Amino acid sequence: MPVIYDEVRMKNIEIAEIFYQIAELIEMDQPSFRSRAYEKAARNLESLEEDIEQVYKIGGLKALEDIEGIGKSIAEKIEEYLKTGQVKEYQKMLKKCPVDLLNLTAVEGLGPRKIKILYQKLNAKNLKDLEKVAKQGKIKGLEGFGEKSQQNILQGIEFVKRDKGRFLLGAILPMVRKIIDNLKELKEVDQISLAGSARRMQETIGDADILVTSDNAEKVMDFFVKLSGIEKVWAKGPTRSSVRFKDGFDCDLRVIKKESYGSALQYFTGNKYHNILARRIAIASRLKLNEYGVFEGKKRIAGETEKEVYQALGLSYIEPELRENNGEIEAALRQAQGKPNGLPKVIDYGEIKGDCHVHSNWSDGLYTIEQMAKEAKKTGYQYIVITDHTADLKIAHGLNEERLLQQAEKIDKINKKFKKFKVLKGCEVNIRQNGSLDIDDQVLAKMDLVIASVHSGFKISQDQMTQRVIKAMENPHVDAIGHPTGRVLLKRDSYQIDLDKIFAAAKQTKTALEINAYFDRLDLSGKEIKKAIEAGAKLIIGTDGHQLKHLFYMELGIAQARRGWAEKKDILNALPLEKFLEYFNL
Ligand code: DGT
Ligand code: CA
Ligand code: CA
Ligand code: ZN
Repeated sequence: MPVIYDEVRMKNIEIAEIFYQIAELIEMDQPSFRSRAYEKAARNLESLEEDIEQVYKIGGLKALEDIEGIGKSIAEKIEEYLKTGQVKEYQKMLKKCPVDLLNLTAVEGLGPRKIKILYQKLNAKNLKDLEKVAKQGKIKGLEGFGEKSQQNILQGIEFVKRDKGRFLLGAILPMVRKIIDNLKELKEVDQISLAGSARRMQETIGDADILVTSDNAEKVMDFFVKLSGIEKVWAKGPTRSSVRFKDGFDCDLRVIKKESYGSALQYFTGNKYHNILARRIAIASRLKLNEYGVFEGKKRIAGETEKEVYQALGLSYIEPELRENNGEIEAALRQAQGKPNGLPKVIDYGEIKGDCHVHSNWSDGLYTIEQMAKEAKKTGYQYIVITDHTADLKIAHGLNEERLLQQAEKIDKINKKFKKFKVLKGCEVNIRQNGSLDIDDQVLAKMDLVIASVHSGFKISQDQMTQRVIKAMENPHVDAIGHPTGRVLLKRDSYQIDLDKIFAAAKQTKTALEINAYFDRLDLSGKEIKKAIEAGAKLIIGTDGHQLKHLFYMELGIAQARRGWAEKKDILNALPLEKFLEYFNL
C-alpha cells in the first residue's frame, strides 16, 4: 500500500475554513438551508482533488459553479477570495459578532447559538473572556445555561489550553512531507529525515523536526528559510534554523555531518525519556552517547547509522514508534543477548489487507459505496467493510433495518463489478444506555462485520459504562467495539471505562477492539493497545473514513498499532479476505 497523502491544496483549506465560519455565524441566528449550504461547500472544497486556484484560473467562475455542492453565490465568494484575499460578507457578519469562533467552537459543547448568547450577554469574545466569566459564576444564570454547563465550559477550556500549540499529526504530516520533498530537490542535501515526535508518528506534535546531512549547510539554510508558506524565521544558523509556517506550526531544521547522522537521528527522534535511558545504558557500559556519536574514551565507535548506534550500546534496533520508554529498551537488550521476551516484530505499513470501518453517503459519508471501494482497491486492498451509522444516530442519517437490507442488496450488485476485490457488509451500531443495540439481531446476523460504538450518553459512571459495553460484546452478532474510549484528540478525554475488564471481555467473547485511525481519534492509544494484546484481545484497524482521502489515515492507525507493539497476528484485517471472513463467521 502506498502511504502517501494528497498534495496539500492550501487555498481550498483557507476558503473552507471561512465557509465553516460563515455557516456558524448564520447558525447563531437560526439553522437554515443557507448555513447547511456553506457547510457542504466547505466539506466539498476540503475533499476536492483539484487545487481551487487552478480550477478558477482555467475555467473561471463557470468552473467553480460546476463543482458539486457549489452554487452561483458561493462560487462568487470563492472568486472574491481568490482575487482579494477576503470575503466582504464574512467580514460584515464578523463585525456584528466579533468573536474568536475557531477557538470558542473548540470548547466541547459550545455551538454557535451559545457563543452568541455569551457574547451578547457577557461580552465573551475569546477563551480568556470566557474563562473569566465562567470563573466569576456569571454563566450559570443565563437562559439555557446551568451550573453544570458552566462546569463543562471550564473543563472544556482547560482541555483546549492544555493542548494549545499542539497539532494533529494527520493534519501536519502531509505538509511536512512536502517540505522534505522540496528540500530533497536541492543538490546540496545528501541524506534527509524526519525526526522528533513526527518521526515517532505520535498522535499530536508540538513542532516538526527535520535532519539533513550536507557539506554546504549555508546553502541548505538559505533555501530552507525561503520556502513558500513561511511566516516567520525564529532563528537561522549554520547548524540549526527554526521557522513558523502560516498554518501555525514551527519547523526545526538541523544540518549535521555525515559521520553523526545516525546518532543525531537517534538523539533528535527521542522521546526524551527513551534517550535518558539509552544514555544510562551507555554509561553503564563505560561509553558516552550524544548527538555526535557513541564514544569509548575519545574514540568514536558508532554514529553514522542508527542501527550501529543501538548496536554499540548492546541493543537491537528499535523502531521509532516504539521509542517511548515503555519497556522497549529492556526488550532490545534481551533480544540482543538472545534472551526471550525481546522486541515484537511489529506489523508493517504494507500488511493491512482491508479497511474495516468505512462510511458512505448512505449515512454521513461524502461518497458512494462504489467510489470508496474503488479508492480502496487502488491502494492495494483486497476488501473494505462498509459500516454506516444506524438508526439512533439521526444527525448522521443513520440507517434502520430496512435501509440496511437495501444497502446489502446494493452491495451485492456492486460486487459483481469488481474482480479480486470485495465490498463487505457491515454497520456501526449504537450501544444504548442499557447496553442494547439500535438494530435487530436478525438484521445484524446478515452482516459480515458489526461494529458497536458508544456515540452518546458519555457522562455515566465507570461501572455503568463498562457494563454497558460488555453487554454489547456479549451479543453474538457484535464483532468489534468501535473507538473504545471515545476520546477526541485536542477536544475531549475518554469516557470513564474500565479497560482491563473490557480487554478480558474481548478475549472471552471473541470481540475485536478497534484501533480507530481517524486523525483526531486514534483510539485505542499505544499503551492501551499493548495492554489489550497482553490480555489476549484481538484488534482491527479502521479509518472511519467519511471521504476518499480519509482512507489514507490507515497509516496513522498502523503507526498506533506499532506503538502498541502489535504484530501482524494481532491485527485481524492483516488477514487475507477468506481468513478474515472465516474468523468473524465462526
Ligand atoms: P514535540 O515537538 O513536543 O511533539 O516533541 P518532540 O519529541 O519532537 O520534542 P522536541 O521537538 O522538543 O525535540 C526533539 C527531540 O530532541 C526529542 O524527541 C528528544 C530530543 N531532546 C530534546 N530535548 C531533550 C532533552 O532535554 N534531553 C534529551 N535527552 N533529549 C532531548
Ligand atoms: Ca518536535
Ligand atoms: Ca523541535
Ligand atoms: Zn463512530
